[in-house]
Amino acid sequence: MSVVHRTCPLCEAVCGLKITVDDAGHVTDVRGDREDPFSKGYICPKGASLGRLDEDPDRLRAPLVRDGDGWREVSWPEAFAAVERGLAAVPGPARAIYLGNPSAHTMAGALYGGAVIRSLGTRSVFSASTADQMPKHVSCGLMFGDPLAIPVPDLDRTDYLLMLGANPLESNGSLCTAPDFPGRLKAIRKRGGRLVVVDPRRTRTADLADEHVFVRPGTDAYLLAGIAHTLFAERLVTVNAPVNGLAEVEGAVADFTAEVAARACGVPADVIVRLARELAAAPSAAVYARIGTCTAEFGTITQWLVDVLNVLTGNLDRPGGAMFARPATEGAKRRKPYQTGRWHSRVRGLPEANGELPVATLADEIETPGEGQVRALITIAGNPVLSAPNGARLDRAFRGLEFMVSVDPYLNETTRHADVILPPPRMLNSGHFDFALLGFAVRNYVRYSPPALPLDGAPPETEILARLAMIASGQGADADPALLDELILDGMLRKAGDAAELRAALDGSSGAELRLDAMLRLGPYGEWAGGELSLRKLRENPHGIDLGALEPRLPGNLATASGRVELAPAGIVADLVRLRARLSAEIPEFLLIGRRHLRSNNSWLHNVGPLVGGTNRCTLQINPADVARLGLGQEAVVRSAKGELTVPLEPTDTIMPGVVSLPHGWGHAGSSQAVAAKNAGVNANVLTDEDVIDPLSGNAVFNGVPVILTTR
Ligand SMILES: Nc1nc2c(c(=O)[nH]1)N[C@H]1C(S)=C(S)[C@@H](COP(=O)(O)OP(=O)(O)OC[C@H]3O[C@@H](n4cnc5c(=O)[nH]c(N)nc54)[C@H](O)[C@@H]3O)O[C@H]1N2
Ligand SMILES: Nc1nc2c(c(=O)[nH]1)N[C@H]1C(S)=C(S)[C@@H](COP(=O)(O)OP(=O)(O)OC[C@H]3O[C@@H](n4cnc5c(=O)[nH]c(N)nc54)[C@H](O)[C@@H]3O)O[C@H]1N2
Ligand code: SF4
Ligand SMILES: [Mo]
Repeated sequence: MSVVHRTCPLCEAVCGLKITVDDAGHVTDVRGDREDPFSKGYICPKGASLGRLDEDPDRLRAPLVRDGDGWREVSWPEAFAAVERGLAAVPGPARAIYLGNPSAHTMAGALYGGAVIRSLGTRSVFSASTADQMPKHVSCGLMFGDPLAIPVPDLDRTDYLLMLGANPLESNGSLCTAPDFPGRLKAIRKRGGRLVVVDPRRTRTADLADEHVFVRPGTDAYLLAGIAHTLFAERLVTVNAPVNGLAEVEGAVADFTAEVAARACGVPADVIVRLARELAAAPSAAVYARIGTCTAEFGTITQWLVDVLNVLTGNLDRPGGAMFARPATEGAKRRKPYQTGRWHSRVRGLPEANGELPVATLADEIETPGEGQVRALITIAGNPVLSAPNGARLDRAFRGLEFMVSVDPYLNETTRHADVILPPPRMLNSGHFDFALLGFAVRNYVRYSPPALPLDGAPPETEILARLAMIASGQGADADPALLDELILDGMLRKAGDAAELRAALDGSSGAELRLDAMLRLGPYGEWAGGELSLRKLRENPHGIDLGALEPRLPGNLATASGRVELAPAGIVADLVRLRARLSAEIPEFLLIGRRHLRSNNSWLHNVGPLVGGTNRCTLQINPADVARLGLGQEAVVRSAKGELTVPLEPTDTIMPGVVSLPHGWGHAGSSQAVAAKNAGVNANVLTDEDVIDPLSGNAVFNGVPVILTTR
């Protein structure tokens, strides 16, 4: 028996876990790590099931190569050779890549994802980001000059939190890394603060709040514009941050009076006015909005208005307001001003954002002939057949590819189209460091989890991706992945001093660890920057290190050309024309939205028996008044512009009339996951529409999808 302490890799809350492993490598117990200074012993049902998931008998143990209609297990060298042959036949511009959500959690994704992208020689780069948070990157890129400079609500000190389109009691939080999010929310009320939740459903988070406000799906931008308008009209604006464009913002929201906003979003005008006054009067306050407001047609406008309100109420960058974390591996600021649309997608002419094209146009790029047509695809940690808008079309499009390789532990709805599947080893065989998530933490904190179990011959995912990069760049399947690490290290260390001398000082038992050590030492708390952090220091502190409460970071954290916050980016202000035009549009009979369940995780946790069933089922939530009005029974046929599904109904008065909610990640088919196959559910993304996007970010729209319901 041994006890290992490591970070849970399953969601953004980064909880510390205490895991007991027997001599055969079986997990016998998982609990919260009480000595972790950030999570303090908190754990959720998913974390507690980590052992079951990690030891899932349906995980692939060896690479698979397509063999006629079936699959053949092959050795790793054979698998890489097959990838080399497949990619060699397709020139760079005809290759595409899709990176899924777990690649934002793994060290492999963070350290080698970029190298794979660059080595492919293509602009057909897609990821789950354009089905998620791209609007936030774009608004922060334009306002603060850096798409990763995303302010987070200072949960532990705020006096007032206005939360829209987030349900951290189920999701454990997103773009706001906060283990025990529920406890932190309860603490706001305990210290006399106020929590207001805006959501078309009365969620568990809303139940915990002082106030829940129903909003019509897809219309948060009106609500926030109405609040901004009221702040100006009632002279409640106090700006502490260095900003440009205050007068332009005042002009831009001049016509969004509380009454105009109320008609569009369904929140009464007097509530809009009161929320503005409360935000302005609170000693400190933060506005925080997440997936319900990002995956919507006015996603970027909404994310912009969130931070506009934080600025207008004097709460940006001050304790208790919306603040910027300072992660331990933060590098130097980018110097070029942020812009989107540096190139456009081939078929629909959609603008690039953060170097990516919208996943909503991936099927177009595969199906449409011509120069640059996508003929080969790499997917890493993604399941776009279940997660992308109109996934059913992608399911068909993938069949037309000449070559596809997937890095994934499962044979599933997406990877079944691959020619080669490369499975990463178990989580406990992998090192873990949250390069991305610690940049959005509500306290500055750092923790490294070395691999807990030795590898039994299979390569770690870091090496799988390094090899893919080297194959794609023409160096061949036998090239030594260490060469890639040394090249990257050299580039990093050269900027810092005598590269050879610095390289000799680095510590680590893999290329990934060496690179982490370099980033830590060069980072803001690093040994080479006057601080103490290094990989050794993290190894000596297996429960993690608290780096203190968030501190004001302006103007230093800005990367705009002006050195000030650009409160009124021209592109966003111009997009308000679209918001105004929609004021007079008819409201569809039903609007479809999504939801998440505590014991689920997008598409890939439905194979852990104890987590499935009960409240974790694929049902369509609907208001009982709508059931009665339409005379519906146990199930209904739901139709959208793109598809139709027959779904079991879950009548509940927690959802607004005229709104229905279906979770995504279900609709299991052709997967190696036996438990999931028995609880298959339906694919919500049969109904979502890839032709409707947020134009500034290219983000998919999952909330506010017009549908009709019938009995048959
Ligand atoms: N309708 C609707 N659709 C949505 C959403 C919604 O709210 N509504 N939400 C969207 C959001 S926010 C997101 S992030 C996307 C997610 O979209 P995706 O990332 O495409 O989908 P996931 O279901 O997260 O799939 C993750 C895949 O990674 C694999 N995997 C798990 N662990 C590892 C690992 O360590 N390494 C590798 N290589 N693979 C691993 C899993 O087996 C699975 O195949 O879905 C989006 N789709
Ligand atoms: N248990 C669990 N945890 C997860 C995941 C999971 O699948 N399961 N997925 C992870 C991922 S990839 C992400 S991105 C995060 C997301 O984390 P959250 O952003 O907290 O996501 P949800 O729990 O889906 O909550 C979104 C809420 O938005 C509401 N909503 C829908 N449409 C609108 C709208 O138009 N306006 C407003 N104001 N609200 C709306 C929905 O009713 C829902 O309550 O969760 C992560 N954590
Ligand atoms: S809240 Fe997230 S990080 Fe914490 S135990 Fe649960 S799944 Fe893991
Ligand atoms: Mo996500």
